[in-house]
Amino acid sequence: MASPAPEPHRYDFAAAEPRWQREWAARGCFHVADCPADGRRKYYVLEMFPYPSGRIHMGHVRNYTLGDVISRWRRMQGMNVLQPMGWDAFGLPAEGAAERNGVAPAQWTYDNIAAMRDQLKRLGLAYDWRREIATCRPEYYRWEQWLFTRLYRKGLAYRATAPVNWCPKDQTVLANEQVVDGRCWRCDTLVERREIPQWFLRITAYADELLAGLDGLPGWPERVATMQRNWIGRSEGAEIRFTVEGFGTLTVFTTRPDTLMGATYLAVAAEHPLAVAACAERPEVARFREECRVTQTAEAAVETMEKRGVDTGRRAVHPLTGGTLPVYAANFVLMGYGEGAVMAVPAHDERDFAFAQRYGLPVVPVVVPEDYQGAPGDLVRDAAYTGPGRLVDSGPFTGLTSNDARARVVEALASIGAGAPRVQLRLRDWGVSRQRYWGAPIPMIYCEACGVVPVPDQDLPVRLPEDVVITQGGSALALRADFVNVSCPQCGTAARRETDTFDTFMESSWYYARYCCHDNDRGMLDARVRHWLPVDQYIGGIEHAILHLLYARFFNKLLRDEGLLGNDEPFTRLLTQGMVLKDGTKMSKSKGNTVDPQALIEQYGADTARLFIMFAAPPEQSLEWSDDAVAGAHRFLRRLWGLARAATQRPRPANGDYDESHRALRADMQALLDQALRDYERYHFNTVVAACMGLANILQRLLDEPASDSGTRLSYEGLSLVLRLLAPIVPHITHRLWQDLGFMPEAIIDAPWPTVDAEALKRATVRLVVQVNGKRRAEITVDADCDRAAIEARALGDEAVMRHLGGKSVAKVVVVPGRLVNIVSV
Ligand code: ANZ
Ligand code: ZN
Repeated sequence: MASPAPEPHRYDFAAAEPRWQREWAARGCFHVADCPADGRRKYYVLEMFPYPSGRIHMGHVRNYTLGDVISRWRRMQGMNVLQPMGWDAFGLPAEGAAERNGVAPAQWTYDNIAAMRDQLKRLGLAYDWRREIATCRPEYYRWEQWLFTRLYRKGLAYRATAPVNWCPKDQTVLANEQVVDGRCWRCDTLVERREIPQWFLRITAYADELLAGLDGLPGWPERVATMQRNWIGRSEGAEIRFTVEGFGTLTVFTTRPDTLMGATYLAVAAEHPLAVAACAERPEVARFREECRVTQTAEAAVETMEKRGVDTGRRAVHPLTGGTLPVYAANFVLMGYGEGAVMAVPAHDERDFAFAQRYGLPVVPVVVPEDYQGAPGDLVRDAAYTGPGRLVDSGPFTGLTSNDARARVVEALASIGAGAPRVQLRLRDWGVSRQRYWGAPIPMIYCEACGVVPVPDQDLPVRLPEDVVITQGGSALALRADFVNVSCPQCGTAARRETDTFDTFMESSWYYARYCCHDNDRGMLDARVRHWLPVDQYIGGIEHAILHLLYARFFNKLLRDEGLLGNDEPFTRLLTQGMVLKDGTKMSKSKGNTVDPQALIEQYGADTARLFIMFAAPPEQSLEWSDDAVAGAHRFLRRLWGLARAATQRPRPANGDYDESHRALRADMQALLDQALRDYERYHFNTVVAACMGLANILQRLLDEPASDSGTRLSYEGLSLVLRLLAPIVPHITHRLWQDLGFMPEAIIDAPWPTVDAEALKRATVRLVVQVNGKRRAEITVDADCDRAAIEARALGDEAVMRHLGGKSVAKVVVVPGRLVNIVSV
């Protein structure tokens, strides 16, 4: 590379950093070849791509620095590293901004991308920018549309009605984030729920594989796997059919068929057909349904809200006893889970218990703990007993364990056609329709004669018109006659396009694969994905632990089953980075406690920002912002600069031996190197930096000594270690110093990763405390492999020890290896 400018005394990061960045770009240093001839191992590092909001924030800086450190480290280890970047460019904020500022969402988005790209570049991230993706480009979403039409033909995409949030005043569908405390964000009107036809992807068909796959992901944090397991929520139980006069069969789902003999009422969701039917004869049921229509039915809300309901007047027949049970409509029963109906067993379920108390319904205990002696009624006087045990008052099942009873009850029901075993998922099929403008158009056409017709391949992409004006509410797309009106691809008569767009999670579900073949305009993916996938290391926020990561795993399986890629899972290792805090709370615009990365870079440079972030906390933990620590990081870089400058004042001696004292220092250096290399493997970059600070201290000592060949030789060695250890973290300053010290013909980004000199490490020294009669009197440094006799001799020969012995004779010497020597005198 070009020879450095005349040496300034201070490191001028503001000039140097952009200069190296330009040089890396000009040389295409990070343009990775798809299949290098040299057989280097591939390594794919990916960070979750940002939404182009306009400015990067500290969370981005942390995420992208982490990925960059890993990618540069793997490269120095000799791997062929792919690290791409792109933009999750569709989404609601663009519409909001457009409405406020009168700019088209497309323009707003492209401007933001340009601004953020510059900001990212200023951080010195080692991206292969040629592969940049913006999901709002037709070259990208075209393939998503193409895939969707295939999934439709396979029955994996389908249309069904589903509830949406509806603002009756604005006459528009609202996204969940536009509903604030049950009201429209714009006009504060109470939001209603409406059923409209929408598109779904059949993710439930992959539920078992998505669950099983979690056991094969040792590189994922256990808590993310657990969150996904809970989200999929596989429950084993039974469906039980009750007969209701004037209605027919009422089916419930239960995980506790063993408690069937303790059921004292049934409860259905307000939306359940039985509740609808009951409105005719009971106005209070209609009133109750009306109340429920405007309240939230999110699961979390259901858990905490007051349990309320109304008797529908209908009566069910217990399939085994023939007894009569009242049927209630209740707000704690979700229409979207199981059958939207439950058999209520207040003695053994908390919600049923609370409801029974409120409405004076009987509580009949049928399970008691194995060793329970008292009356069953006493067990459930104040609360439900939800544990396992032995059955009581349960006719033929009395005396069975609750576990055995589950199977026996289901058998009994099955034999009379009143029940069957059943597996229930909490996971729902993925509703992908959004009644929004700024998204990828769903490639479907509705024809009076032919029905639903997928857009044929040759007509893809269905382009989203970018020149729209966003007016209040609704989707701008539905208002565009030139978009809506088409002729049917099958019969040619006038037809309508679907005007909903895809959920933006669709685009982020497969971008990781597209980076491998971003330029393919003839297919969604190609053979290159088989080289690069799976992603070796994925990095992002824990907030994506469930949806994004589950959808991406699902898409990977869809793509695999289309024959488009070969791997079963998309991400081998997952790192979830902690939050960036300031004053103990998450940095966020709404809290007004943000620090602008741009300002930080201008004041101190990208290297300081990167060093601070990596040093302040291990990646998975939250990171507390500190102005002092930023300044400290900057000082350390200046110190490193000074040390390297000082070394260049002394010509580098030829290779050779080290003096005795330098051998000990060298062993210390090797011990720090050893620690740092291990910490890289564990991603403990904060302690890597600490080890580098230790190395800097040793260098300082060496450079403070009078010059000697041995000392200078060791300072060069130490600098070559510390620069390489720091290169992935602070790539600019290390790049420059590596050149100045004349280490290699090649740049430090391609310097070989250091290894420990095992011999030197073996000769490492240890410090021992020396006590005389139990009191600490001195400290000695000995070789780690030094034997007992030599340690004794060194301790007894120490000046301070001799002084304290004062000529008295020694009774005994106790050596505690690695820690201390105690000398007992008489
Ligand atoms: C009788 C029973 C007795 C129940 C008992 C529990 C304890 P998970 O584990 O989440 O699958 N349930 C079923 N469908 C429901 C719905 N749509 N809305 C609200 N609750 C519903 O829970 C399954 C249990 O949740 C089922 O088992 C049912 O109550 C209730 F001692 O049936 B159980
Ligand atoms: Zn037609």
